[in-house]
Amino acid sequence: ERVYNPKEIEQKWQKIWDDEKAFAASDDYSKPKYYALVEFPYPSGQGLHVGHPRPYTALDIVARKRRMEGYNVLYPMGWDAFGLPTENYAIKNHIHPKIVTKNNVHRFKEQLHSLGYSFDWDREINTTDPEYYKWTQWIFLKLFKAGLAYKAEMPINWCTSCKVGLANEEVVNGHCERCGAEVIRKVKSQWMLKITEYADKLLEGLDHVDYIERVKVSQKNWIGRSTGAEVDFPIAGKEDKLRIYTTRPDTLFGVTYMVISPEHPYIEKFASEIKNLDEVKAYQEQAARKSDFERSELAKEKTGVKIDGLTAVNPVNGKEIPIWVSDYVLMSYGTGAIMAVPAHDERDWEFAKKFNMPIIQVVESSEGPVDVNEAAFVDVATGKLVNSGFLNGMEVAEAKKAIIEYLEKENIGTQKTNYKLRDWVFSRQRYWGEPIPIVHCDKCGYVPLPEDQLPLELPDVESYMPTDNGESPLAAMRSWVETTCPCCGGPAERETDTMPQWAGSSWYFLRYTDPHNTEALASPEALKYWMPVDWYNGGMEHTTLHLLYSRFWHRFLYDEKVVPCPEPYQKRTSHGMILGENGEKMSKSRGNVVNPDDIVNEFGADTLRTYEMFIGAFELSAAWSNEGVKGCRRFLERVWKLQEIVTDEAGYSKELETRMHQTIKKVSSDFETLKYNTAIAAMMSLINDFYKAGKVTRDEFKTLLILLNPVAPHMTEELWQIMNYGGRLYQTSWPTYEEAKTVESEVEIAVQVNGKVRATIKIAADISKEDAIAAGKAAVADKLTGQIVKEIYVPGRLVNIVQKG
Ligand code: ANZ
Ligand code: ZN
Repeated sequence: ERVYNPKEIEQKWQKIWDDEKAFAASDDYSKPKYYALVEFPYPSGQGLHVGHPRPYTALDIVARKRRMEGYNVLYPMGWDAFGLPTENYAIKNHIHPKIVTKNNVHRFKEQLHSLGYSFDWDREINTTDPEYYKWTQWIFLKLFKAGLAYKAEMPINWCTSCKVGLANEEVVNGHCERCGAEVIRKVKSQWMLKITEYADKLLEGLDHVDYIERVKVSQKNWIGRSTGAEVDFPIAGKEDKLRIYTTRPDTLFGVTYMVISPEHPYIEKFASEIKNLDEVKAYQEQAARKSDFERSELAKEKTGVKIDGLTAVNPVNGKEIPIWVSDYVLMSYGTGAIMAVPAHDERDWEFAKKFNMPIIQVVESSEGPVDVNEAAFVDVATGKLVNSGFLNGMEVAEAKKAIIEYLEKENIGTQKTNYKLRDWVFSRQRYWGEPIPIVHCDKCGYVPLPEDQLPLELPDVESYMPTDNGESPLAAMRSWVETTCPCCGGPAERETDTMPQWAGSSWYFLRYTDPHNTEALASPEALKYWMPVDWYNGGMEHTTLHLLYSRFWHRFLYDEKVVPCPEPYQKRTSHGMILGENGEKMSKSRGNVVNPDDIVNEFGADTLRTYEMFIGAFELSAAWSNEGVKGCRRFLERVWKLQEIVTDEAGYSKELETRMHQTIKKVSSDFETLKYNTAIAAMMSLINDFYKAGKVTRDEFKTLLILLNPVAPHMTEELWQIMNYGGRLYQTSWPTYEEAKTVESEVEIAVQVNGKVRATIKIAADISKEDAIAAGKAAVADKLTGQIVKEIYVPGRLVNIVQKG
């Protein structure tokens, strides 16, 4: 008998699958299709880590199962290869980022190949390939022409170490997501994408897709839609009004002061009236040094300066109230000014306590008295209005409606919807990204390149170092920058900023449907057939960035009639992280990094795949365990050795028929519901039964091989060949089961006397209560010596006879 030798088996089948183009998606559009997608990796210098195979194996299982179910499956792979780490490596080692990318891709591809994934490698894409980014640029031009790309002077997040502008999403707790350095604000002219115009569509679209709940919730929170009102507060003694945004216009009678943001234009405008201007200016400077994140923290000690010489008038009751400057009000949200209602808003309450401002309760709790001097009362679900003139006695929702009606009638305010979502800062002052295909002409302004000039290729430069004044290295290439205006033919300059890494991944799923098309990003036929993606799995960390950006681009392309469906992904799931053996995040500094190559070398790809699916609930993080790896290798060896006890018997054996149908049912359903670990456990338990029986029929073994194939494709394909089942396993059909045969005909139950187990008996599963109790009593007849007072039967579990004396 041959011993299980994964190295030999795995290389053999990987070659056969390549030669036979086993997993190529077909262009025969008459077949039912299935598009399974995983997030393409960033080919970093570190190579694949053990986190990658978890999602890749999971959807490989789905893809392989779908093929056996008769679908034309597209399961593609590519490289998201623009971006900072490659550029930083290139700078440090004086190698062109193109070369760095090529080497990294080569390594990654070899590693993925060694894991036996059923990717259609003929459709491999690379975001840094000019034939690819031609279409990224093409989409940008469409956005520009639709008025959704614009240039603006923006205070941007500036990483002091990377010397690059960052999107809000790339700033974590005031620090750079990539390098950890402090992020400050800096004003720069930036390309922006108007994702805010799509806020409602992006929210609404969530109603029509099947995303796991936590992904939907975080998309909604990120968009952060809130409805309220804008209200004009007259400035005492002036014509001017201070406009504020509030979600609680019903609390207008409870306003005791106003707050404007340190960047509010009124400070400049009324500078000559402000008696303590020096103090206010000093406060402005202090605020400029803080990030929006720091400023909005709830727990933060409140600071502020009362403006001396300027007051506001509450438009609903004529009361004159002070105006303060405080950094907890952000210029980037609403109108940059608020009405403060300390009785019902926590931040206002803390501020009022610190600076001794009055607190007026205007909502009463329905659950008894509350003391707003002790804490803000923020519960809006219950309670009625008090101290509020014509609103008194109304519930909050009712009062909101009434006050908005009043404000609109009196011309002092309007209903207003706001979003947390900000426009997308789309410029990077770096080299290794897609050039933005725009030229600037003094006469014509920003002019898009004609489409026939795409792709606008990245030129070679001498240095990839960003300049200290924050310009891209491209700015130094005068011969490239200086060009002619496509509009008037006069002298013009190219845009030197490049696109952010999010650009290429915002539409890559479209390119896979038709990756070699030179006329369009993909043909309408390919898009109509393949889109939307049926199942997209990716990391939770991409929920608010990549997922939202790509939905935005796709929705825009739908409005432009480029793609046939409004949402790109029908289903979205997310996996948990794989942690080190110590339960901590894997990192070089902790010395707990596991290299997948080592596992493949020592145990085989099938073992790594099985282990990563068996490691725990797919959606939760899980700690690596070498013992666990060994356990999975032993399981595969036991499957391998089953060859020795295969009998010639046809069909399933009588003893195991129910187990076979049950296992097919369980594995089939678990593979659909992210329960890969319990599917594998079911197969482990089935082979225990084979060993217990001392034999396995040809058909039982065959079914097991098919069920296990998506998890451990190499070994099962080899056994398939050894057993002469005919053809290839990957071309066979997924096994079916009969529901009726999954039901046990006999069950084992416990027989108790006064709650103590005295015997176990086998009875028909569908036995009547009377018969079950009779059978139970017969089995413990010698113990029944007292007077029987109760007889209990729990179907499938037990009979309990309760006796006295
Ligand atoms: C009065 C009020 C009373 C408020 C009350 C809340 C509770 P969301 O839900 O996040 O949209 N606000 C408005 N603009 C702001 C800004 N630029 N910076 C900081 N805070 C701002 O929050 C809207 C609420 O946050 C607004 O409603 C306003 O406070 C505050 F019992 O107005 B509210
Ligand atoms: Zn011009």
